[in-house]
Amino acid sequence: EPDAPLDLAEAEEFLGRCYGENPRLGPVEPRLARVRAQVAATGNYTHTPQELAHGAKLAWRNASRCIGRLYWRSLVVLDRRRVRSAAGIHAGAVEHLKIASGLAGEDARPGMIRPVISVFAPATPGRPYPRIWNEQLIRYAGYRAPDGTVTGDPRNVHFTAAMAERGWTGAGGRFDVLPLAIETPADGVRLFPLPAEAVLEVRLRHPEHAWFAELGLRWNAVPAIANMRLTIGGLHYPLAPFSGWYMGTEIGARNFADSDRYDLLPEVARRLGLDTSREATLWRDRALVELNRAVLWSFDQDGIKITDHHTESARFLAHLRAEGRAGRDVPADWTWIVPPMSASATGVFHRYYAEADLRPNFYLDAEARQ
Ligand code: HEM
Ligand code: NRG
Repeated sequence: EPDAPLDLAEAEEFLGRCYGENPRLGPVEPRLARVRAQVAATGNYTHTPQELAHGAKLAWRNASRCIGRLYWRSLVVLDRRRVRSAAGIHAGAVEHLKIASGLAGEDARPGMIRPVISVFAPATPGRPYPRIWNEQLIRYAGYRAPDGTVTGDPRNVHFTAAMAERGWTGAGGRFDVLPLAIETPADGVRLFPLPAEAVLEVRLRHPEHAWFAELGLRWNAVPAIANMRLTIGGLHYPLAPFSGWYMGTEIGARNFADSDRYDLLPEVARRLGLDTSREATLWRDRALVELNRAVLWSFDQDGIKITDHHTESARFLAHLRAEGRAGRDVPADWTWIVPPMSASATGVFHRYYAEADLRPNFYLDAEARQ
């Protein structure tokens, strides 16, 4: 797709929507005339900063797997289109994390997490473009021992091994932050460690069980997806990392609970003294609840923004109503919107959604070679 020639109809549709939704940008007709002329002459066009900002917000609004879309207007869009070197991309990623975590920027407060996207240069058809190999800016290494056991996050075993082959040596712990692997046409792939001060983390403990802290669990505060392509008005931005805040279940019901991730339910159940001899005691469910309480409580104690699945579900339903009043459908994917625990106790479970692939949007390209 990034190699296809520009789709002028998609550009026109986007511009019509962008200027239609933002009267302060003035009439769209003169802009359409300039874009048509630019495309006729060069085969391409460039977004104004305002078009880029609104386009990124529309991509979020159209992300049918995202339950957090009520806040789509508040997205902070960092225009990094002129940054092309690996070192510049690394610096941009570090700045992104600091601004998103509330560690930098205007009236910042650590833990006051803001939704942010950093948009780097668009792809030019037929030319190689920079990208980040990491799935997210912050991920924990996973090390597989000869006996098959994994220390760290099993999801990242393959990526960790690829980094080791390129000369990175991890400490061998359960929560080692992986380096950024940045590929540019000029320099090939280069690895950059993330400075510790850009990685806000929370140590997990439980409001009632003191032993929980002894598990030594921690997680990063900012989920920043780095491998999705942003498509706006026929232009492709292959490097446009974005981040919001976590919904607790992402950490407590998936990252820590999935049997192919940290797989902590058996250990938590044992420490809780539950009867794990039969499934029917629902020890897994009880362990899930306490694990998720620990996640939400620890973030909250540290003043780091996070939401629970009940609150986020209600906000998403409010978003559906607000968009309905604005005369817009909200495309949504039930299988992703419904939280991974206590599904039927949330409002989003009890209805169906329109499914549509609206643009602008985010797309996952084939994995970069690792
Ligand atoms: C997916 C919540 C911000 C775009 C998700 C998921 C959740 C979520 C729970 C499902 C993730 C999973 O199951 O692995 C939130 C919350 C936000 C937020 C609470 C707080 C502000 C954002 C922002 C963007 C965004 C800022 C983009 C600008 C997406 C996309 C997906 C997604 C594209 C699908 C990812 C994929 O296909 O793997 N979000 N989100 N979200 N979100 Fe959000
Ligand atoms: N489940 C993943 C993160 C996916 C995106 N979630 C968000 N996005 N909250 C994980 O790391 O657990 N966001 O932009 O806030």
